[in-house]
Amino acid sequence: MFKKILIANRGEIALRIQRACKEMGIKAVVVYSEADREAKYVKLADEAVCIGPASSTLSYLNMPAIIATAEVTDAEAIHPGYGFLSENANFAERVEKSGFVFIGPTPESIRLMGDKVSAKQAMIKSGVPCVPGSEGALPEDPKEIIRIARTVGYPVIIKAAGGGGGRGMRVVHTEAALIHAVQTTRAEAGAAFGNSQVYMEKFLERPRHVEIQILADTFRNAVWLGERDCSMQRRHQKIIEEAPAPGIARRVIEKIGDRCSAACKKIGYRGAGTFEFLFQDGEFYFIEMNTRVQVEHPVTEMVTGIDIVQMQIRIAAGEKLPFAQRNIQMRGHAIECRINAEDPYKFTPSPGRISLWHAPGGPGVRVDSHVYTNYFVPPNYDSMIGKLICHGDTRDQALARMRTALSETVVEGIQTNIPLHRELMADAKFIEGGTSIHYLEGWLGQHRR
Ligand code: MV4
Repeated sequence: MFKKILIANRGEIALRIQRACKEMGIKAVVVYSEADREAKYVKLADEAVCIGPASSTLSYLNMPAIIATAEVTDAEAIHPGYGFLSENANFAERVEKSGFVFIGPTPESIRLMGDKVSAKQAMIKSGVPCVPGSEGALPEDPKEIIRIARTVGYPVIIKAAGGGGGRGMRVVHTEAALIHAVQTTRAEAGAAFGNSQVYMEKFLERPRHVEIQILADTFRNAVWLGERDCSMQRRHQKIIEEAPAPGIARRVIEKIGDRCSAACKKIGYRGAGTFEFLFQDGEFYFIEMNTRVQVEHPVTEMVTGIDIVQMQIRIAAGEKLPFAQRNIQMRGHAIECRINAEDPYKFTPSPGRISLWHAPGGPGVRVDSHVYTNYFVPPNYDSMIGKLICHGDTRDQALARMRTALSETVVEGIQTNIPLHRELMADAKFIEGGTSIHYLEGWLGQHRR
């Protein structure tokens, strides 16, 4: 096992990774920007090195500074967390070329999944069901594009191969609008991602977003750790996630989960990963794969009892998965509310000093946050300041615990989205379960203030 790991991230996930390191007896080095100098998790680390000013480009995205820090501190491995450099294949490559272990998949896997066209082709070959659409990238010839759209059937969606997470997509309802939409998406994709390849899919009108968590070791063992329903989102920012996904038959989930672990073995995937699906009318359709640990990993940890971050580290150190699929048992239900420093209804960021922070507790309550009373939320980064995760034997119990936890939570000095969470935990349709990806935006329209 490693003796020392460098954490190339900030905020709650830097603290989460640090906790995994300490539990495993591994020393943790954190890199931090000038804006994070005072953060307590920086002081808690075994070593901390300032790598640049507040701007992410000059600090958390600064590859030479991060690798140089690993060199001077004698760290053996680098954990990238989520966001920042976590899905940057060139970074993973530079880390390994410099003699360190990248705690994540190979650069080749990151690259394969980063290109959504090659990702989809790999999934089709591995037997993972995908949204019907173009086989690969769209050709140049407009006549061909029109023919493909007729076969797929309108509405269709044009997506950039280099996009993902909601960037570079356009819905097309009629043949009259098709070619212009393809050209515009191509031009935007070329400018934004340096790759003007686009592909076409049938546009699903009211899907849910359900994803499968997997773990794979370097000995071609792979398991899936159940699903998460992440449909409660606004502008591609998830705010609530839960496991299991309400109202989906276990045999349907098991079939898709087994396809995901089989695909991991087939492509030689290693580490933690997430297969994102749209779920509509009882069917799963693969859209993208994320090659990092995700914000919402705790809901899976709560229902499986498996420490996903520890597993990432063990896999990177060359250990075999300590369990097989039959040993994995899902117990109860978990819900996560992301706490953001923002106006709860206008969603404008609300950075600043937290004059009072009181975290909830009690049975089945987990708080993943790096903040505390007198912490200053810097304006330079994502507005998420923590996550509240509640577990129960049933979904109703998890919900009841979340309502109690939200009622105990106090954040003063800045605005947060806690009032929105309190309302959603009392919403009849959310309580019923199974709302689509469009539910929150519709709800906000109805509850405008
Ligand atoms: C779709 C779709 C409907 N049909 N693909 C958006 C993020 C990216 N991961 C894929 N996305 C979508 N792809 C087809 N064929 C609708 C979305 C989508 C969405 C997906 C997941 C979560 C939230 C979303 C919000 C709007 C659109």
